Amino acid sequence: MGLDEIGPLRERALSLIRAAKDLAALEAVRVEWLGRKAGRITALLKSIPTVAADERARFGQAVNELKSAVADHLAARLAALEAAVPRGPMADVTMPGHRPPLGRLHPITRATREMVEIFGRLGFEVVEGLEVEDEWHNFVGLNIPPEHPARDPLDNYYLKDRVLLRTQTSTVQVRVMENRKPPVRIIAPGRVYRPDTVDASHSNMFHQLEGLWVEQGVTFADLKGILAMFARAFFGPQVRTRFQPSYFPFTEPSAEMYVSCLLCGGDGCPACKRKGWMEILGCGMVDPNVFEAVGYDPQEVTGFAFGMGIDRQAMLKYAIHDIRLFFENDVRFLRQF
Ligand code: 2U9
Repeated sequence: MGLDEIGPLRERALSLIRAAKDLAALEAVRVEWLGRKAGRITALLKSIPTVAADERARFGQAVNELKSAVADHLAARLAALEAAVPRGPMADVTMPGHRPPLGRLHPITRATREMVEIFGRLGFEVVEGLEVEDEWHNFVGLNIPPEHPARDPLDNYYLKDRVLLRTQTSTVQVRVMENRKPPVRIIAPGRVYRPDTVDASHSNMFHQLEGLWVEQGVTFADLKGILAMFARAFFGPQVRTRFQPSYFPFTEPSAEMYVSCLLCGGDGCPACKRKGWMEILGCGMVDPNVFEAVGYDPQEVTGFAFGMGIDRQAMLKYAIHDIRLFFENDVRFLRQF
């Protein structure tokens, strides 16, 4: 190739670069001219040593100038094509971000935590136990005899002989007393299971919070004081409390505690069936037979116990009319708490 051919070559290369319509076409031009293996200018550069000695310097200079010119034009065209690539509208960095949906506590969890907090201030420690229990801890240790209707196999979820889903969290208190000496001042929140027909006020799984205080000299006055304080802390300082005699196999004497109606304040309304009072829990002095079953001396210690449905308290407090709402996982309901 002679010197005089370099000028036309340059024109040809630059016109191809100008004509390249997109990045791919431009890259094809680059490969054709400057490609490391078979580029046309690359071949010229390699041929420099074969040129006659008196021509070599000028030829080399011309080829190198050609190479720089082509490289410069390629770079300029590349920048122009890239600038022209259509991009979306610029992000508006002043716009507020997307807030991720926040979870919240389930109303049962909220009610449980509030109860735990109140009893914590009153000196009660939280204990948890097993949901699968044996008959001894669910019935025998609680002074519930074999012929008691609560032991009917049809009223319990038996998993196998003498093993069942607990029907009350009292099993936890029985286990604590078996393993610790008095004093004992505990609450046991947790799930319990009964094969009830499900309706607006019954679920076959619900939640209980039970409590137990055993020590020398604990009296029914302590029971009344602690439970009245709980009711005012949980439902509000305006509530009044009333105790009415009742019967449970594991307490003697036993009572049910009522609070003045949370809706009408005691005047009587449909929510309290015009009575002015709502029953919220059962309680009593621990039966001596329960103490003997766990190895405590009923001559030495006395104690009181109580039990309440957490679901029921949450329904009263948050004015929820159907227990099934707690377990349907409908976020339209859950979002309200
Ligand atoms: C021990 C001894 C006694 C716990 C008690 C009740 C009364 C009671 C019910 C309320 C509504 C259960 O959720 S509910 O269906 N509970 O009325 N529970 S006294 O008595 C105990 C507990 C443990 C060792």
